[in-house]
Amino acid sequence: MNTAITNQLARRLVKAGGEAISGQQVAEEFGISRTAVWKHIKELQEEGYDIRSVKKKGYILSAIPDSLKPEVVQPLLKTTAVGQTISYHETVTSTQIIAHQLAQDGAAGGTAVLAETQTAGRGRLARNWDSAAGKGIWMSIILRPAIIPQRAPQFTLVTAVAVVRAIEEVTGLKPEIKWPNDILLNGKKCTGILTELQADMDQVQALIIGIGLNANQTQEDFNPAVRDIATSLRMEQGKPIERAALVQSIFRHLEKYTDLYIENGFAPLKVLWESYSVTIGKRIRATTARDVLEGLALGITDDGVLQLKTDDGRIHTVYSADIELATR
Ligand code: BT5
Repeated sequence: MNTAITNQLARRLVKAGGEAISGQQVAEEFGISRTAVWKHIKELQEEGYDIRSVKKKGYILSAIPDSLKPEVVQPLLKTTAVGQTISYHETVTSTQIIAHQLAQDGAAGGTAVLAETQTAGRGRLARNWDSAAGKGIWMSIILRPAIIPQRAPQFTLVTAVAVVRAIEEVTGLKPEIKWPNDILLNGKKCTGILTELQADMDQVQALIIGIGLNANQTQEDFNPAVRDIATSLRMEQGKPIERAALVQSIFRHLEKYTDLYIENGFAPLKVLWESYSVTIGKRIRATTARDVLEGLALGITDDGVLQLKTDDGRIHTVYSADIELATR
């Protein structure tokens, strides 16, 4: 069976959005027999596509499998760059590693790497990222904005806003952002963002934006080490979500906010980011690579850096840290 044709047929059915497509027409278009079309349909049904055959009308798709394959994600994608090229894998060490390689080989801005599971998914400072098979969105997106390396951390915040907007759109849930890179639901982490870069001294070559989003896990699907601090969209809304729809929405929002950033700078995104923040205005404890600071989170600067006022009145600039809300 020619899988390229099966994939093309899947794209046609998804794009038809529930309307019938005629077997005869597809046969002519693809240059194959009607029997061959039917065999490809059977193949898709086995993969989990719910396809009915209606006399005199043709084939109707009523449900897609829960998959992040390009032929499921791309047909209804409303972007011009983000997600237009997808590198899809069942298992990888880390989507970040693959995306770094692709970026080095010249992949276009907007290229995305998606995997069903990661054996060495990573967070900041080489921490482990728990990536249950088929349950989450584990992806890395290559962006190529013309910015200086110092501006790269802003893209963690731009991405956080895009992901929050996408979660709102698809689920109706109300996520919050904990500076710099956590998205929370009811105080538990549902998404982590990891921004890495390839750069010269004065110019970013590529940003590799990693997004780890817990979609359909139940509590038992998490490693015991994170079970008490993590949550998934499914756990919060009480029903599974269609991961492909969420990926499409993230792509669309990330493209929209990246374009906004390029046109108007960080200022409008900062305002949006602040509206979702749980950190700003709170007393927090920030653990940085060097020390632990406790005080009031005043806000973020135009560079996306956190400003923290300690009790002695000094204002500290925090570039990266783990944040806890302090009780006092
Ligand atoms: C992050 O780091 O939150 C960034 C995570 C980025 C993961 C994505 S997945 C696709 C792409 N490919 C990769 O290899 N990585 C990116 P950090 O702030 O350092 O948080 C890491 C900490 O979060 C861990 O030490 C755990 O405590 C916790 N954690 C690990 N897995 C989790 C999960 N699935 N859900 C919630 N928390 C988790």
